[in-house]
Amino acid sequence: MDDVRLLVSRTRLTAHAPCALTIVTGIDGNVWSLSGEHFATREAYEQDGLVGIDLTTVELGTRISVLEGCRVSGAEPRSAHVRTGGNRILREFGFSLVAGDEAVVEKAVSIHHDNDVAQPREESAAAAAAALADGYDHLFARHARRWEDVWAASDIEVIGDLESQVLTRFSLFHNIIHTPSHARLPIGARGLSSQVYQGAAFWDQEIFNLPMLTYTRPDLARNVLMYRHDTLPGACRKAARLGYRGAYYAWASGKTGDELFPDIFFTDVLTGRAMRNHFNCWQIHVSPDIVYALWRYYEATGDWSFIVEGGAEIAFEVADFLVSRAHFKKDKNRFELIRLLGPDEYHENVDNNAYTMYLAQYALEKAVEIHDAMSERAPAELSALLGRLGLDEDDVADWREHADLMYLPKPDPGTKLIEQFDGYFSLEDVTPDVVRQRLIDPDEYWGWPNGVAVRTQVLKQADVLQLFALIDIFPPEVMRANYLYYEPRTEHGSSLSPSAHALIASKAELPEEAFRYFEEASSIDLYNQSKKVMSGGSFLGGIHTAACGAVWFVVVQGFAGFEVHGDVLRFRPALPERWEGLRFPLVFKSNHLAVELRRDAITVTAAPDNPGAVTISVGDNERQVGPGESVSLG
Ligand code: IFM
Repeated sequence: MDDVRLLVSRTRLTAHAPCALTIVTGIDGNVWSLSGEHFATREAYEQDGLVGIDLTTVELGTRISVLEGCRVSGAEPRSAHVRTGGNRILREFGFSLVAGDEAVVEKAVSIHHDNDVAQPREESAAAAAAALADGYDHLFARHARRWEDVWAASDIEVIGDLESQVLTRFSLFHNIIHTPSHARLPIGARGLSSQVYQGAAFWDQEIFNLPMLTYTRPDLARNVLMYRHDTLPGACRKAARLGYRGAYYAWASGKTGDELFPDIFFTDVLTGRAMRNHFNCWQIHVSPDIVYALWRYYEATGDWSFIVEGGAEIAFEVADFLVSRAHFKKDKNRFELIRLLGPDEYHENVDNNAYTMYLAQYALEKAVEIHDAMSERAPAELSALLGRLGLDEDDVADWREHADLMYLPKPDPGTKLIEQFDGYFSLEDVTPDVVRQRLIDPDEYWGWPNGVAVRTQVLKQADVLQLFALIDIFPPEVMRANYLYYEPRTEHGSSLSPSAHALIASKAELPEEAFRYFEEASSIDLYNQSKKVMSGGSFLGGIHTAACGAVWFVVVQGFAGFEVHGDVLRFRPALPERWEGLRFPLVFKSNHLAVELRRDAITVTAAPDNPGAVTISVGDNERQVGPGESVSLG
């Protein structure tokens, strides 16, 4: 954990009877990705007692060097040699052991590539040799100390329910390990657990993984957002290719930000024919989602340098994209967004998807807000940025106008329901169980162009609930009415779905539902019972990192009811019945806080070296917590 380029292991083998033992260890260069061979070249070698392989990737020609050092202790090996072949380099140690003998093998493997260093082989060799000299115990102690710091910053203690505790920590653990801590890189939708989705960033990272990082390890959240800044050119290329201005972020974004997602992903399992899905060209909500996350980060940290170094540019490019994507309806005096695909991927080519409309409006508003703040605080940087992007005050006026006149589907005054997209309520009103019975093959894709859900109200995930999870302007009765409407119509074909249900059920005062969906969201990978790994002929397995990240906001924003309102941290607790309490840390504008929530009170303790006081509110009570102070509110 304290050096992600180093892998270390120690294996002990104890003989219970006389035996001959051969230990084979080394590096296997046979790596495949879903698109075939991962490496174009491989060169195996021995160097100063280490074994190594130099590799070059097929697509980008990245040079990678992996070197392994090995130390054997305990019983003396009777033979030791190195062999190569079949893209591997292996060492073999032969032992003749008698009962009670112990053979111990320590390995230190180092990996470097030329994205990071000019001489990967030299760097890896030096690092593996140094690690071997340090020894396993020393390295393990360093690793463990680092983990202690990470857990101190990130843990959630669930008091009184061991199963919930395990589910929560399992999820936090995966959100931690799949977040790159050493570089500005994406959080893969399956992390490093599977090659599905190619390690690429989706909207998952901003909406599901980042909330935890923003309030626990904001430096990592900043890295992830700066990755979006680094990849702006790719997003602008995508917008231009599709005939728009500004930045249209990829549905699947890799190193360059260009769209990685293919036109053809699913197969019609009945005919074997390829199906065109439009995730890569109609799912425009990814761009405003990124602005949403960057604004939440700024709100939580006050990190103005981030706005100037990258946040403003992202927000301006996204606003420019949205303006070029919107249509003005003269008769209705409003801007609309048509031909969309919302998070509910079963309904492609829809107009005015509620989630997308609200997020687009939010992003436009924030672009204007950032512009106005910069014109006060950083006028020179603002005019340089606008000049570089080819924008001027007329464009800013356009953003303002679009934000003011963007069509926002409102709750119906009678039913309080928000229609997910134009015409949704006129679709066939059936439940997922009914629709499931219409499948001819269990692996059929439910969505576009002709799947069983397309002409029905059955959803993959509920966009209106997802909207409530982000934009907190809707009263509990509206959330409740929509929850009760959309939940029975949702199939949860996405691992992202249960978390929004848990959060909104909690806010809508439906505690049993909230807990049921908390358990579902947090156990998707641990119990391996709920998610299919095949959809429309494609393998989709691996750790669902977004579902893991989301468990943080289900617990902290749902059950503890944590919300940020300006400079006030508000809690509206709704603890599950079987929980006695919760403990978790938060960081807000560089102030470190420990929160303890019990049934009758919340105690917030501020770290002694905090830079200032923080305002906490629970119900009608509001108190300030200064550095080193502890405050309890009933
Ligand atoms: O981004 C998600 C999408 O919303 C649903 N299918 C899987 C993607 C990656 O997790």
